[in-house]
Amino acid sequence: MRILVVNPNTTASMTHKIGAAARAVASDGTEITAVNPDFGPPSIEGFFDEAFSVPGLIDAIGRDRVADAYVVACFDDTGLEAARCATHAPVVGIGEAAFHIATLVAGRFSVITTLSRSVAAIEHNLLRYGLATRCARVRASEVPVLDLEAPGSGARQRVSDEIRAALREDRAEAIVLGCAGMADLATALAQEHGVPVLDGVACAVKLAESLVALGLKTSKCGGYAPPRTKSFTGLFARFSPEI
Ligand code: 5HY
Repeated sequence: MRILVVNPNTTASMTHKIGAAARAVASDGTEITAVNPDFGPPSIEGFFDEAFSVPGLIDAIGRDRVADAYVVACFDDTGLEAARCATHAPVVGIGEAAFHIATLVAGRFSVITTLSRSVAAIEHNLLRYGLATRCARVRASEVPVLDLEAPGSGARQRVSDEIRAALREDRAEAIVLGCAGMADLATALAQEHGVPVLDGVACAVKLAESLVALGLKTSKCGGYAPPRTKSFTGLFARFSPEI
């Protein structure tokens, strides 16, 4: 099977890191293709950036219609529902995947994300997924997304410090890393803190593989039905849904 992993921001170094994390857990026979759009925000930090990253995500899926499954590699699960309308194949968001898997290994978990402005979107998703009662707290490490790409930024230490606070104050039993750019930190932080530390990219790849192995597709008889044919105007004319 082949899984297309889409980083909805435009930062190629982060896409490279995400691809490596996906390949590290992919089963034999699973081919991972990691891409990012060439237009949109370089990092997604909050609702405004999210809105402008969705067309790039949809464009990336439209350019690769033969993947067996898709992974949306932004922790806010940016454009996840729109993506599910754009394909019959399963689409898994790294946030949703990590939340579900965390509930299988811990009674309660905390999320450590980047900036405070990203917290609300993640809390909204937890409510939407019906998992808010299992999440003790969504914490911000106040590390900008692109600092995760900068060696020497101290990002890892600030994430680790926030994990320590979550274990002490939230009585968290597991930690979910709240940014795709943290994918390379999970193993070392789990060893350092002695609790499960989940990377959403890895979780999403394993769930996507399971959905394909079960022969499951995205349901088209309701909210994820294909968009109706219509002509979009202006900037988005090329996104007009065709038959
Ligand atoms: C992410 N932003 O996973 C989110 C994390 C965040 O560009 N990739 C991003 O801070 O919302």
